[in-house]
Amino acid sequence: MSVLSQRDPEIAAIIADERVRQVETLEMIASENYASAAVLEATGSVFTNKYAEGYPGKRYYAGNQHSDRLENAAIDRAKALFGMAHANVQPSSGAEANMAAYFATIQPGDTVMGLNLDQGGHLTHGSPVNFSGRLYNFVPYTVDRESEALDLAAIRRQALECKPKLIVAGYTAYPRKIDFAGFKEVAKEAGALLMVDMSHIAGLIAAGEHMSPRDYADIITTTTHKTLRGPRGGMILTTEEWAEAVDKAVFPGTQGGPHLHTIAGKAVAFGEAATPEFKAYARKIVENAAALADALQSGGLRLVSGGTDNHLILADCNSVGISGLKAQNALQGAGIITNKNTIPYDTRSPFVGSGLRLGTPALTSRGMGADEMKRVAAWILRVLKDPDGDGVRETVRKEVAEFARPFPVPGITDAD
Ligand code: DSN
Repeated sequence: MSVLSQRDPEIAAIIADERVRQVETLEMIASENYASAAVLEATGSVFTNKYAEGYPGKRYYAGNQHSDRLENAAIDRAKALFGMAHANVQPSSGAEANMAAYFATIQPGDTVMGLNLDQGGHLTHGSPVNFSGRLYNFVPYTVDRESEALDLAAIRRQALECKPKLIVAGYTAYPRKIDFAGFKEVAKEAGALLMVDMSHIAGLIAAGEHMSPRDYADIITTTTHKTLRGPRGGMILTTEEWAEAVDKAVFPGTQGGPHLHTIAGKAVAFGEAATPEFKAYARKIVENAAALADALQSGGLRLVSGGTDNHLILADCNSVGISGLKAQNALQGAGIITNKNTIPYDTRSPFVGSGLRLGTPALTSRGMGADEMKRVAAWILRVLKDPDGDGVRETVRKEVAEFARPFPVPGITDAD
């Protein structure tokens, strides 16, 4: 019996239930993943007890000799993994990384371009209900209405017109490759800095499965828990030029004490992401997404932009006559966990949405491949085409649980 279950059976039971849920369902939220047992162990370590305001060698509290070693290891690994001159591993989340990135590079009221939230952007890329949209003059760009892909020529025209100080590239629901080199050209011509938020595709970039923003971005932000498979948290990578401003913007600008236990998990994850096994894993994520996309399309589901180049798919649920919300809820009842999303030029509200976002990082972490993706697609199609069908969800849920259980969940079952 664990210490927790003896001392606090209520919370222990909730955690146990969550373990079962994670094992028995198919986790297809594109931004979620399973951290390895080593990452979980580091994140749950005694570093949770320590305060360390400041940076290695310059802390505001005593007793940080091991914190310094830890943070330096995380910084060195991050710099090596992504080939950038400077890394700040302290942001507690992607939103905080983005806030610090803005604080370091622009002033309130400055013009910034970012992709519209309802076309695949992020809250912190200028949504009016977020600090970003309230503090800065965000001018949203869009995807092309026909291709549903980014149109750099249109973005260039817009940038030359509105003259932003900063252009943000990198998205939460965009299934295609991003041309960071092209964005850099646009930014240069418009006299803007280029910020890349690579949260969704950081693991793919680390593994060479997507163009790296390394040679093009002035500042790169990311979360560490998506395709990168680390603990929940954020990070900023920069050229030397922005190093000092970014460090100041993180601490004391926007955060207090860094979460050293999470930094421990980040360091472990960066180490894992530098291995040949991770490279193979990232390739498999992309192959699985392509296999899933093919099977869903063959079954009559329309995919935004006609497919995927990365780890995620955005399905247009109008093609099966239901909303994204209805699709998400029906699939949840069948043990398939996804999230509703708007699609470009959606006519439904963001809370209902016409889209369904699906990702393969977590299933790939369980060792599933293209054959499994075909089975998963068949279940998804069955549920979406008959979301209220008598017993459909219950039947699929049982089949899914039986199918999923033998695929080990890193950090929960024996596999890693
Ligand atoms: N919530 C994340 C996602 O799902 O993409 C973005 O912050």
